[in-house]
Amino acid sequence: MKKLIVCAALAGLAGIAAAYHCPADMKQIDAKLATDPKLADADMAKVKQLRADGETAHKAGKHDDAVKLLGDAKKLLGI
Ligand SMILES: [Cu+2]
Repeated sequence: MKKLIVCAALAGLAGIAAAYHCPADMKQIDAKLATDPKLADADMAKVKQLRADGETAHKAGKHDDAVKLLGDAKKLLGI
């Protein structure tokens, strides 16, 4: 029983951590974009799309999706 409560608490914490993860990721992406990174047009368009989709998912409370989308954008940017 105790284990179950600990698991639930950890899951809750992970959810909260993810909720703060997205804005941090978006900040990193925006900071990198502000440096005018050398990317192919197609990749740049992809990054901007992923960044926008990530923010939408974050606002919808889908932080897992947002972290994944923003993570893909960061990968393209080489962060
Ligand atoms: Cu989020």
